[in-house]
Amino acid sequence: QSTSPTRRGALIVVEGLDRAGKSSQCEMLRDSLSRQGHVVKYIRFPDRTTPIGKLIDSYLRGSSHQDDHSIHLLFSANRWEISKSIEEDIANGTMVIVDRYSYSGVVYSAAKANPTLSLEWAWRPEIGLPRPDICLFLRISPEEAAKRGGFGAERYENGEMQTRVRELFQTIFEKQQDVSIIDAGKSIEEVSQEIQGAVAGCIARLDVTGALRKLG
Ligand code: ADP
Ligand code: 2DT
Ligand code: MG
Repeated sequence: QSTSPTRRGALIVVEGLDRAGKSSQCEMLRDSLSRQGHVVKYIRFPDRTTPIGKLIDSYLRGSSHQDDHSIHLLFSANRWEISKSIEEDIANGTMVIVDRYSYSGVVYSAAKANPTLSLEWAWRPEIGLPRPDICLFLRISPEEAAKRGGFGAERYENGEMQTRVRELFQTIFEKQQDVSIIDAGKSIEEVSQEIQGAVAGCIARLDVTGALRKLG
């Protein structure tokens, strides 16, 4: 009697600015992959439920202050503390959808223009984390984002910061492999169709008996 090896799942990351539609699209992707019979998990970073996540939450809400480097490392630690469970889920065949990941991590920190916090510095603690099989970057203009409501009350939700974040996303995704740039200014349904197409392509190309790779 032959036992077929477990087909691993895919690590699917959704990135983009505030109000690009990440969370809406993650939910739609989760539902569409579930309908296709996949076991799916949808997670988001920061994961505000862990002890580290609670520190991050308090910082983002403006209830506490942190040194720029220190908060950067906490965001990274918040990924490391969940990385093992991501690896296990993927190995067991689960499709893991992630709302923000290391790319948000580096661009939001580097956007602060702190002279000792470069993109290169910011990337170092990400090295060795699970590497996404696909990263969907939802690109949106400031004008389109503005149509989706005003800024929220959290730290980083202001025009100056968002402009620098937009530029830095552009900089890092020019060099990054396995990125699908999606025009997030279209209707929710159109964006969803595009994402589903890109993800289907990724799953079809996936070496399902190979291991998840690591960020380098
Ligand atoms: P994010 O998670 O990237 O901040 P959300 O998914 O929370 O974005 O969406 C922000 C707002 O914009 C929500 O009110 C949502 O309903 C709306 N929205 C999302 N995608 C679109 C779209 N393609 N067109 C118009 N409005 C959208
Ligand atoms: P939302 O919960 O609305 O997505 O906002 N951020 C996120 C960082 O600065 N570093 C990170 O590593 C991550 C994952 C982006 C979360 C805010 O936190 C920022 C917006
Ligand atoms: Mg969101």
